[in-house]
Amino acid sequence: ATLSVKAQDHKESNYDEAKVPAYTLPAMLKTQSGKLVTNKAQWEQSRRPEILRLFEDNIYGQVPKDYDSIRYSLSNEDKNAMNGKAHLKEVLIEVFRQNKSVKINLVLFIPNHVQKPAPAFLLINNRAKDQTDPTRTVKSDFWPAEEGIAAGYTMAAFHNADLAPDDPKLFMNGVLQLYPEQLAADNGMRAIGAWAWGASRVMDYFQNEALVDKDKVAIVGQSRGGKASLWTAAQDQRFALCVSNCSGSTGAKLARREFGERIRRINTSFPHWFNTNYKKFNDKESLLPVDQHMLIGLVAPRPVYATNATEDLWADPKGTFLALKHAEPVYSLYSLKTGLGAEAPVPNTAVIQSPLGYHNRIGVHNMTGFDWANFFRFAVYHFKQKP
Ligand code: GTR
Repeated sequence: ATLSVKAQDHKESNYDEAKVPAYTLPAMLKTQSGKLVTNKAQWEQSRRPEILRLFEDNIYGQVPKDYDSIRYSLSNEDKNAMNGKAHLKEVLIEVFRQNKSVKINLVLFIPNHVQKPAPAFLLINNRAKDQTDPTRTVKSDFWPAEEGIAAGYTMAAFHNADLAPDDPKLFMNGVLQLYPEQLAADNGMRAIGAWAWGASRVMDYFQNEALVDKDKVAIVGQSRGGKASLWTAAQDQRFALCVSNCSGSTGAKLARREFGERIRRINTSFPHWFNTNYKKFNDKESLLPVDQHMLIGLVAPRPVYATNATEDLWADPKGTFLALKHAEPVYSLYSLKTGLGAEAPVPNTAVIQSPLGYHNRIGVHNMTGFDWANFFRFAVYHFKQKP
């Protein structure tokens, strides 16, 4: 039988631990000019901005912060949604720059039974639009809004296509119309950057939403959305917690292990996700001035929860756990000790009481009720809520 491109590629990818090359990760706590970073002031003032710039220039592109105006309008509201358990708001967020605009449709369920403002989970939805159905005709495990409400969280979501359609020929038909100079630049924003930019505009809205606790907003994404959730939390420090579910290559897994999906592959299948400079590292992982443990380090001291699935070797569970481990030195600068052991926990066991959390779910590449139940536990612990 003929293998599809994807299947053929999986076949050619390395899944053999013995074939992982010897590698040296770029040092987290040493500046490019060779100075050792030994405290959080040095980290925040010199090394953190340097690493952020390296990720912008070489991978995700810049994230423009300027726009002319932003407008919020309520397009639908139901104070007794979910049989009276939740307050539904559908908010249209419109952002203007140089006579162009982009529209973000935010779905927001706020729990009625808890004190307001309520902590929130914001999902970057990279699946079909109906996965976050405001009418609840479609209920999906990918976004278990009823369970979130029962656990006391605001469940918020927007669709990535509002910012950049997930298509190499169409991705520029969104935020990038507001920033054509980004499209022209080798270190400019592309689709994943555009999705993260959208999450930040939702965060702008939360600054004015009295029912949502803007200081307790978790950003969540799965796979390509999980790459975007990490990039969101790395460069927008208003997000209090980050969940990166099965994010794999150029998400939470180390590139230098060259295990599962590699840089050449992701740049070929999805040329619109990362900037032009990233293509220089096709087959040349060892030349990158960063690796993905440093992206997690940028989120510190805020908590990060990463997941994998046992049958999703393409996303390299071991390489994901190791990226978390190698981010620990930054948390140490804040006197935070993580609860990660030397080895990944056994499948279906979660590390929760730790600034760096992790589980490897038994199953395939997906985001499920099991994953979410652990995100809620992780947030209860870090937001110090009464369960
Ligand atoms: C895969 C891709 C991964 C991941 C995934 C997804 O095909 O190779 O990097 O992003 O798609 O988003 O589900």
